Amino acid sequence: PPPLQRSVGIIGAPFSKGQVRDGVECAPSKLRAAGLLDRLRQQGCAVKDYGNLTFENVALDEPVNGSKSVRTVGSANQRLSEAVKAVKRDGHTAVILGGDHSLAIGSIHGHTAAVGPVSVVWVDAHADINTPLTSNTGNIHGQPMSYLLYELQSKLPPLPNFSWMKPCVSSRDLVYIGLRDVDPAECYIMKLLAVKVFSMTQVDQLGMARVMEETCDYLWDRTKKPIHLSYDIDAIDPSITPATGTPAVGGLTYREGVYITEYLYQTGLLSAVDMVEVNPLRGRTEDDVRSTVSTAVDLLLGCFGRRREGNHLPDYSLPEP
Ligand code: B3U
Ligand code: MN
Repeated sequence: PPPLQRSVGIIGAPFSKGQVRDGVECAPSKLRAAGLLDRLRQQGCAVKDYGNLTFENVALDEPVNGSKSVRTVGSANQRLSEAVKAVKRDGHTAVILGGDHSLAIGSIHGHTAAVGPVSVVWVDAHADINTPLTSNTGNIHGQPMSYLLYELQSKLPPLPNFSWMKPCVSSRDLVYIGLRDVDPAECYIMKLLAVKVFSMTQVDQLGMARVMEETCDYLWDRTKKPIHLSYDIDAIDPSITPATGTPAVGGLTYREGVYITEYLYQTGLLSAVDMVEVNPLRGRTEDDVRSTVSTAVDLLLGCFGRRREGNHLPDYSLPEP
């Protein structure tokens, strides 16, 4: 088996302007406060915390083609791209704590800038593949995949503060898992590009074990590339992770969600992970927030070797009487 990556570089990306609800910028500190770093270290990882990025609020950021905060989102993602590139050049698996899902633009861009082509596993209730011209909401967190794909470049209008970014993902290297709230234009785009999709219907049909086998078979058809896992917490059923901006009923169970991370860890190819859309202001109760944050932490621990049958450090030995 390949050597398993155990060195983690964490970037906080407290960014919320890809959507309109306050609170998602609080998630990086909540995930740290829930013990993420200590628990990664306890399971044998070397962890370097690069801290939280700061982002400029661009003044007079009027909508462009209906899309909101384009300049602010563009400049934030340029910073994030540079930060992710640096973490990869330092040799870590990058963990990006969002923040809303628009940050996948900078995250995946920076990842590919450092390591070359990647496979993207996008776990989400939504496809986030609207172009600025198909979006009904104008929220850029519903658009990042369209910015990243080579195949959609001719469909994108020029956007202020996005000239730094070049498309860097082939539609052949993208797999969706967990979809259940997809706009008509997004559905059309995914068919047009023949994107591999395991919607909740396929999860029901096949079970998550088969979904993960088929995901990797598909991605490895040509060569094994580093994997970028972009995990939106709203992929999980809102009965478990209610503290998120756009919850959608009928989601992944906790067990299905964790299985994805365990399976991808075992490939030895996980190279960057986004954890996005945790919004500590959206739960109705303290328990809602606790459950959402602790599930997000468990998903990240699963990405770095936590096993449900238990773990021990390699140098553990039994105490002698
Ligand atoms: N497809 C809708 C809704 C949405 C996308 N991503 C989230 N919600 N989290 C949109 O705004 O593009
Ligand atoms: Mn998303």
